[in-house]
Amino acid sequence: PFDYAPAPESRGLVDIAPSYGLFIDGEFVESTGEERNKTVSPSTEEVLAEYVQANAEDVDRAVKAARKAFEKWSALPGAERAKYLFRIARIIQERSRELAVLETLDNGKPIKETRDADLPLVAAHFFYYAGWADKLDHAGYGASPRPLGVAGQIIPWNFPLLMLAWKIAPALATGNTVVLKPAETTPLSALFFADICRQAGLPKGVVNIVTGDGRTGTALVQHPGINKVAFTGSTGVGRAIARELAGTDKKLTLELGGKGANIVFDDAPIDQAVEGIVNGIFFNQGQVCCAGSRLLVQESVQEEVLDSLKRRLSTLRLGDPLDKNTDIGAINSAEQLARITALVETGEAEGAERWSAPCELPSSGYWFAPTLFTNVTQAHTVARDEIFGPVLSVLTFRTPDEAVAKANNSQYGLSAGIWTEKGSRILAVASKLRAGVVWANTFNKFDPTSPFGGYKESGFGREGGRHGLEAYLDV
Ligand code: TXE
Repeated sequence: PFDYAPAPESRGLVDIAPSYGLFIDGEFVESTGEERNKTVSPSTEEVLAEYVQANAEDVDRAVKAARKAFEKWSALPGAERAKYLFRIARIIQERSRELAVLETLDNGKPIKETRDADLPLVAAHFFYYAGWADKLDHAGYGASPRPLGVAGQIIPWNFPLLMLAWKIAPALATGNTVVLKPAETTPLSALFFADICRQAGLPKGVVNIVTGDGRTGTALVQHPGINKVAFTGSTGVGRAIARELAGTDKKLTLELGGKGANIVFDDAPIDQAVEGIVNGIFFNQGQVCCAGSRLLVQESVQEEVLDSLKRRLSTLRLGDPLDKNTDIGAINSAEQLARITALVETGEAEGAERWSAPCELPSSGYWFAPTLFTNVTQAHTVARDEIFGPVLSVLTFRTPDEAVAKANNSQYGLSAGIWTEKGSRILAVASKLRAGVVWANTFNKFDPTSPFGGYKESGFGREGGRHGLEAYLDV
């Protein structure tokens, strides 16, 4: 029952076993403890599978397996490690329909997104970092870089498989081994990935997957046998991890929250900008750390942009995430829905004006209609706090300087967008924005060659691109 075995009642494209073990030292194994958890489909609340709440002993076993594997894995020539990464990338491509359905079931996001965004990017990251593995050997990279050892990686639920790829691909390419903990509401794609590692013949112990909640995460962070923690998640937990690691020699990268400004100037092509605004905040129901959750629109075009935006939002189709026409899927969990609801209520109580797209919400599952707030000032909670849901706060500005000042007026600094016909303005504004990524006339575009990460309380360290390698190397 702890192995990856097809369930009797197949869900069409994907066979989810009723129950999963932990993936340690190349095999699915039972926990030493009794505690188990369930993962549900956010769109129906139906139980998808049971999995282990890993305890400190399980984590210890996983770290020991990774330590043992590290010796041989790190000694392999880069070209050999590359072969495994290429193999994993190809298997992901071959199994991408199955993985897209799985991810949509477990996360609640539309199949259109898992099929066209998540899965292609997951494969692309493995291909990209496979290509780096042999370039890291002396001749290619210069001074001899060395892997850190065992990386403890903790990921969130908004892009379960993609966050796994961001973490595992560069770690393996650089010769590290990993123990990864997926989020408690979305453990399945990581467990399927474990099966892919076996299929690819990856040496035992190079990748270990321990499922569970924050307690498992804490055990991993505290384990003396890891050399690095890579975390993506909430700012609060990120801070707690940083405190925990202070005074140890463990390296740390943090990718935390955001409150991205999407800046629309009056010369921008309005239709294109509206599509970008929609993509910026309603992609993945707004559960995106780099979401364009603050719209900064130039006063002179405010009315036109808002009218057009509301018309567009009224046409979005919310519903069954497995339906390929669905634009807006389910919110990932009851907890997240409660957080979004509470922040929206605060917005209303503080006097911002709420507008929600007219759509019928299904009776079971976790849903929130696309929503925007106008009459928002910078003092409003909805202008400052990360909502992590399909909620856009609209602010206005008169001059480019005012736009920059407002965009930068945030504890976060992860992303921003600029919409204008003027190339010179893009350059001038982008250079003043304190954000790890600035998009021009587009939003939420990702590429494995580009480093991603935050300024200020959005965290530190970069993932992706050549910079992403540095987080896993000592030189
Ligand atoms: O995050 P948590 P939650 C933001 C977003 C969201 C809020 C809360 O605003 O509304 O955070 O989400 C593991 N030691 N983001 O509660 O708890 C946890 O099991 C070690 C932004 O889901 O940070 C999961 O695997 N690990 C964000 C991971 O941390 C711990 C993505 C993230 O969960 C732990 C997610 C602990 N003490 C939420 N406690 C982004 N940057 O994209 C929990 N975890």
